[in-house]
Amino acid sequence: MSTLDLQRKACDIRADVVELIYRSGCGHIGGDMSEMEALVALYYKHMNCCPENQNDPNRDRFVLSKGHSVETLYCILADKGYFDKEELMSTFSAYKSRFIGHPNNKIPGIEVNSGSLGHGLSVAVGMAKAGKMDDAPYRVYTVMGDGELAEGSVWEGAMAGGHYKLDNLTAFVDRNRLQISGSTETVMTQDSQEERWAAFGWKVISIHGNDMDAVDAAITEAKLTKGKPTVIILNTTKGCGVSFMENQAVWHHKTLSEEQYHLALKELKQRKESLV
Ligand SMILES: Cc1ncc(C[n+]2csc(CCOP(=O)(O)OP(=O)(O)O)c2C)c(N)n1
Ligand SMILES: [Mg+2]
Repeated sequence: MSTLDLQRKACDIRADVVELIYRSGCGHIGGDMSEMEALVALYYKHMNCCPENQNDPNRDRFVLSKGHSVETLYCILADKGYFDKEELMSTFSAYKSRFIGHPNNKIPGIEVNSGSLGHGLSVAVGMAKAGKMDDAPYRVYTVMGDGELAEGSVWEGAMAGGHYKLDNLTAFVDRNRLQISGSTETVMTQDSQEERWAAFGWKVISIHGNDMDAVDAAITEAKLTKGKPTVIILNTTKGCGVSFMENQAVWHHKTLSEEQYHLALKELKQRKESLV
């Protein structure tokens, strides 16, 4: 897929996320929108994974460590044919639905249960280490939130990833500068991310994380990096793509009114049409 096609796909998936959260009445829409370019670039270009190879031991692995942002992942997996989109749209977060509000590995395409922050990186490190031990060709990707980095277990994973020189592992930090209730910095200082990861033996790439060209190039660079894992710091906007959600902590977890729903879809349509 060309970068332009990936950008168009990101608009479509953003609209699907709006639809899903409007219909179900709940969801973590802010972080869904900020992580969007990374997940779209991975699933539609860089990762070797599709419904047909979901049981292939050599498939690439994805771990959504910031599991609350599952709506983007669900909409992508539905679009790729892992399960029926209408089932997702009509049952998400409903009583007895299999589409619960955080990733669950009973759902086709989802590798790991997550939602309790701070665990995904260590799981991804284990998968990458296993791949090295088996001399397997697969790569492992994980996405963390910047608020999530306050969890100490993240840094054990960082230490192990560097120690084992896991160059088949790429981690992303969704650096949207907001967590559940406000600025990340009010909870735990998050500056010097580049120096922190480098000190643990990681290659660090810091980019504008909602710029598809930059995300695409960074993933390509990570794949070519030998002898160390890569972390891509995605400097993003929480709520990216919907004007009234952007940089507003209140949109961490919130549904839309009917008026907001129509406005969001209108803006996303315009965003797609303005792409050249
Ligand atoms: C261990 C743990 N503690 C608390 C929570 C509740 N929680 C859900 S989302 C969130 C904020 C996460 O912020 P961030 O990682 O920055 O995510 P993003 O901004 O990308 O949505 C918190 C504290 C949780 N899911 N897991
Ligand atoms: Mg955040």
